[in-house]
Amino acid sequence: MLKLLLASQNPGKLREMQAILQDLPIQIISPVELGIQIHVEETGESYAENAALKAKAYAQASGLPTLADDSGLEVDALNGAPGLYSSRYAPIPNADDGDRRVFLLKNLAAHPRPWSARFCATIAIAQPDGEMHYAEGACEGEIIPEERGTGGFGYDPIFYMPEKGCTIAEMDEDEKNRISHRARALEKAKDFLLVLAEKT
Ligand code: ITT
Repeated sequence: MLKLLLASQNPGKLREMQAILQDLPIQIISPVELGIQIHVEETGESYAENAALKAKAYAQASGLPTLADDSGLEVDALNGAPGLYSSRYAPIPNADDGDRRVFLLKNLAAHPRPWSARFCATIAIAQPDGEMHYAEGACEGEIIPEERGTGGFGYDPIFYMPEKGCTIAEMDEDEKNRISHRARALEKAKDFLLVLAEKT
């Protein structure tokens, strides 16, 4: 059975990735289970570069094939910000997800609505021999000025999907895991993972 490490320290992401991959004949492992705690500096200039940095660092630390996700929220009125910097977006120390949502809404306040936006994710899978595989996914919607719902994480309470009539934080986890940027990227990576599992 293929053991696959998920290289993330974000509990929301880990939960989602574990759920999305649960039907594969693969043993999904989190860094905590291996006692691995490493900090990877996200110095890349794209989601793919950052995902690769994370996947390679954890693959090296564990000796296991490793899957990492780098993702972000791109808001058109802010020329694609916060984008790559989504997890670091708020000019205060120890900011949390709520602080980042408040900062985003403050920056958007002067712009006319609707505030179109998309979540983007790139998955990188690193094998211990250094071989890499990538997959991307995106999810379109708009930012709304008040928080709705308590599910998900990050910017989900202010990310509204008109065709669903709700924010991502108002969806149940199964629904988010069918339509999210992360789900779409992982869906594209599934065939590759199945081949990898067969080889093991
Ligand atoms: P790891 O690097 O340890 O995986 P991270 O949270 O630092 O965790 P990223 O660098 O990829 O991960 O930052 C992604 C940020 O984008 C995340 O912290 C959220 O602020 C935002 N984001 C990504 N996916 C999201 C989602 O599904 N819902 C809401 N916000 C999301």
